[in-house]
Amino acid sequence: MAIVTSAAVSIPSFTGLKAGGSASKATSTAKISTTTTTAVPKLAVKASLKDFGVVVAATAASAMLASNAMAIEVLLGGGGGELAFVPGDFSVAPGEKIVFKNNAGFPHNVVFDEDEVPTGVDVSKISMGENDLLNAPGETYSVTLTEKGTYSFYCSPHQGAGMIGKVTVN
Ligand SMILES: [Cu+2]
Repeated sequence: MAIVTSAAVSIPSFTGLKAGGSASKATSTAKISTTTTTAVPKLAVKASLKDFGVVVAATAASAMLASNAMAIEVLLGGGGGELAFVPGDFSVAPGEKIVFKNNAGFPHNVVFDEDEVPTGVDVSKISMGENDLLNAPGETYSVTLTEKGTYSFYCSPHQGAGMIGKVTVN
């Protein structure tokens, strides 16, 4: 569903580009376009739509993981009440938003392990405090990681119960 939506949204923007292009019949290009106006723009649009189709196919898998706005949602607590991050091991693109959302068994939090992040990453800038907790249903904590590599994180109240996770930025 998300794919169809984003395609439906994006295609008009290509049409928009085309319209913008032919609208740029400003003043200087006006002479040239008189002869080839009809043929050339159509070809250009055809080509860009075709390229666009390839891009959609290539990114379909990640688009399914990411929600509409290039973000991934990770549930805090499983549907059966498990003390876990769901998914517990996933990948994101650099700069993709990760939204941790309280689901069950809260309070939870998200703390990155300073020994298991890429070199140079300051965990204090991406973690919640050890004592900061998400208490309410649906409450979220969002973080964006830009440095490529593997990061481990845990929920401090439930680390001992195995509530740990891993994200790979690639
Ligand atoms: Cu927890």
